[in-house]
Amino acid sequence: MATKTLDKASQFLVNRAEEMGISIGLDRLEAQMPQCGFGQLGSCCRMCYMGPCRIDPFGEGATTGVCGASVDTIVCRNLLREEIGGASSHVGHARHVVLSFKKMLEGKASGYKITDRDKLMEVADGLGIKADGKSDKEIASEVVDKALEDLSRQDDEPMNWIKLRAPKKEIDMWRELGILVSNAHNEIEEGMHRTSMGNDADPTNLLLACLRIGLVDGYAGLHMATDFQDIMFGTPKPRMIEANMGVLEKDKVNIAMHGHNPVLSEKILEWAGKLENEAKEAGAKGINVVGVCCTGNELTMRRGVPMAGHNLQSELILLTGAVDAMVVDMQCIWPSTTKIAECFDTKIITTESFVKMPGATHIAFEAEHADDAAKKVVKMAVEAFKARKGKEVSIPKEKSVGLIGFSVEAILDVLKKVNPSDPLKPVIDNIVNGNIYGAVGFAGCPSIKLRDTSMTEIMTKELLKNNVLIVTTGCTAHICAQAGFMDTAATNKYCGDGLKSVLTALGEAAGLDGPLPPVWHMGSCVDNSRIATLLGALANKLDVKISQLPVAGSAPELVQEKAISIGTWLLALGLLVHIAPSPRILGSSLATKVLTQDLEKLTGGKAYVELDPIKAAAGMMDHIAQKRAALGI
Ligand code: BF8
Ligand code: SF4
Repeated sequence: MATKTLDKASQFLVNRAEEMGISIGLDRLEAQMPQCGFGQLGSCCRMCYMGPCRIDPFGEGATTGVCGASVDTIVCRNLLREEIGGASSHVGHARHVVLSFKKMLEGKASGYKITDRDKLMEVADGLGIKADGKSDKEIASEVVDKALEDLSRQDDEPMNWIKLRAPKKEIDMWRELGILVSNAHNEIEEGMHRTSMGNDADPTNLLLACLRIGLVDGYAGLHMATDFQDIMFGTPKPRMIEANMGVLEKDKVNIAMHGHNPVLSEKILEWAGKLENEAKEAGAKGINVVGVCCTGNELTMRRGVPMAGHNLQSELILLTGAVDAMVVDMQCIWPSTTKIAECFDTKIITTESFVKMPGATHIAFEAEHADDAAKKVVKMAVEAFKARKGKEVSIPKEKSVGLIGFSVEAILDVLKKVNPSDPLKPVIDNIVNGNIYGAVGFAGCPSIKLRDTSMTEIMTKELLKNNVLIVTTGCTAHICAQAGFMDTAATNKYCGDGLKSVLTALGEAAGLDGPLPPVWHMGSCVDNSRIATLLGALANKLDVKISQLPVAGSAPELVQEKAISIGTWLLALGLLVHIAPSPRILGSSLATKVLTQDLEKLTGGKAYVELDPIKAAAGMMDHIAQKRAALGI
């Protein structure tokens, strides 16, 4: 049984799993040990049936695959395929949102609307769409066409979303490097083609292709998804929320929304409100929608829905016995959930045709019939509650509070209260005087291999102490919220004096009683776009490249291919990207050297692998110090 010790709420449910004899991820991890060393180094190849081939990095055994592929070729091909997996997820997500929006404009999906007209106009203007006399719907429809062009054009014109969202200096740099991409689908196809047996064997060329896919991920995935989601559902604003599994309520119908796409979760939330009376008739005190993983982030950022748990808690939360339905759409959904749900009255409901699981109930969710499907899902949860009513549940008591909702627009609103005509000036002044020594973006997942080391929490505390402001997204945001870092009280508890004074002044300007929190929740994983927008605005203002800013990124607990594609995008943008554990590149000394050293000369970015949280924070501080020195501050 599981031997790692986790946070209190998780541990409580790990213990319950043990009592009940239910297998969870930690047990399955133990059963996998020792994991394959070749796999971890990235040095095994399964691209054809003469293999699988594997290369021992210590020089024992074969030095090439049957076809003659070197270990560098094998590692770089594998890395590119991982990245394509990640970018496909983000582009697929963005495409789904764009197509739902298009159906709405065509009158085929009446349940949706344009919620943030200002954002629509900002995006349209940035895309060069003239408003003159056109209706909002006409403008929106041209915006959709521009988005679909990024998935279909066959010339070499750079993507519309790159031109819309990337800073000019970075675009020029990518043009020079020959990595400006045009069509996301073409790039994904070419990347798969390139890595199939008998094509690209040049490791450097393969790594350049990695940068291309990074741009696909950043612009046709992350930025595009964020923009359309904000237009459809609203741009997040600051609000107080609760986090951790203690947000479940025994006497309510608990619906856990898990996955990524607000096109589904927003509808379920709406219908949970409309069907509250049915829940009451069933003997419940109401309906409690809570969020898991990135859907949790989407719902909390726009609607203040409680953040119930991160990815590693997605199966633990079911062990409470209090979840009546877990509704999922796409990505990061563990097949184990149905097995655990079977032990309770919990329904696992899948909604996408390409995401089905044995043991789950499938309710197809399409924008055209969104209301019907959402109604059905909520009614199913109410029925499940009836079966559960009166039975014992084990809800951990832990829950924390946080101030969240830091979209770029929300941040600028606060800054405008300090300096209405030049909102970024106060930030820049405080960076220059050292009150804000630098900033670090934490993104990504909770790793089952590292969670018990409190990697994210220790790094955060270390950086805050040194006046480094933290912004975060994805499941890392759940970890930070649960640790109390989004509580305004955390500022006095954890920050150095400089950062404390800035956050206090901003909090006062925002009309709060106290400071802003020291860790800013900027959204889901696709909302890493928001972090890039903020960096781009700061770099533009200073007339420097993003790579010159005293900032860094970190995926402190690497799990998903999506983190690889986001990380590569950040490398292309010129950031230091800390990662733990190491991506599967160590089998190739060439790939390791290029990504951790040589790339810096090309884009300014470099990967930095460090598993010790204190050392990792120190390494990032060093990097920030160098950037400050180079700027002469
Ligand atoms: O896209 S942080 S476990 S939920 S991959 Fe998944 Fe990782 Fe969570 Fe969101 Ni992001
Ligand atoms: Fe082996 Fe080459 Fe086939 Fe890969 S492509 S499995 S290295 S023979």
